[in-house]
Amino acid sequence: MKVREKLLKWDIFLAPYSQAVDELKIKLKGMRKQFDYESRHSPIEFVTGRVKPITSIIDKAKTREILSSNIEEEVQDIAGLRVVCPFVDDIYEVVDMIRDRQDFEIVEEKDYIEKNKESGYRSYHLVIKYPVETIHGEKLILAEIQIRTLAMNFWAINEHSLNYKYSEQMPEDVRNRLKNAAEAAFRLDEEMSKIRQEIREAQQVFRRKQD
Ligand code: 0O2
Ligand code: 0O2
Repeated sequence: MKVREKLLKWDIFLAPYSQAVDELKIKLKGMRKQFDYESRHSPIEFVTGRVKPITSIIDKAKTREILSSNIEEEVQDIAGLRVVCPFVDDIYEVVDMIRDRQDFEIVEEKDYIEKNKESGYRSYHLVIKYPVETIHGEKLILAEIQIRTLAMNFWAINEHSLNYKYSEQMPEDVRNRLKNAAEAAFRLDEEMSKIRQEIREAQQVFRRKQD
């Protein structure tokens, strides 16, 4: 098959994922806006979303020995959303709100906060089954929602860049530094939670002044 034909096939395959990311970004950002309208503290700081690049999908399928016919079921993060929260408690509030929603179904939950990954990675992951309306009817696709604090996000994006730089062969000293940094991020989340009420009150005063 020619390269152009292959890319066209990928475009068709990825179209519902792209639509799902756009829709879910609006829905999750909408949750934040509703808190703003009601002048309540929002457990959501910001929301981002992306469709996994084709090369990353192919690489993941290769390393996990996933047949191309099984990619839809087995690569669960082709559509990826990220909800970043100020405090750890906010993460569980967002998870509860997502559980209550009627517009999609949660099929898997992974709590890497209760038990972090070996790398030091912390986040709450939800895999959902999301209905996308296409010109051929409804298509159910899987999407992954990662929910994490600002501190967890700071650590994860830096660790991700370093993993990319060292192509998964990270030197021992860098790996150890990252573990220490993960520990520091954990402590930062703990300290911030302790002064959370003070921070919220300061934000409310700031908001009133802005109004
Ligand atoms: P607002 O009003 O600034 O919150 P797109 O919507 O396609 O243009 P996308 O895919 O949502 O962009 O992702 P992008 O561009 O990575 O960022 C999404 C939103 O998250 C943007 O806001 C960024 O400003 C915000 N963002 C990203 N990193 C940070 C961060 O470290 N801190 C804070 N507070 N916000 C961040 P919006 O969607 O433009 O709207
Ligand atoms: P991307 O798009 O480059 O971020 P499992 O089969 O359960 O072991 P699976 O199916 O890969 O794992 O899902 P998992 O581990 O729950 O979540 C995968 C995604 O979580 C990754 O996507 C990362 O975004 C994030 N993640 C998981 N572990 C780490 C980690 O140690 N460091 C960082 N920075 N992120 C992590 P991908 O595939 O890497 O894609």
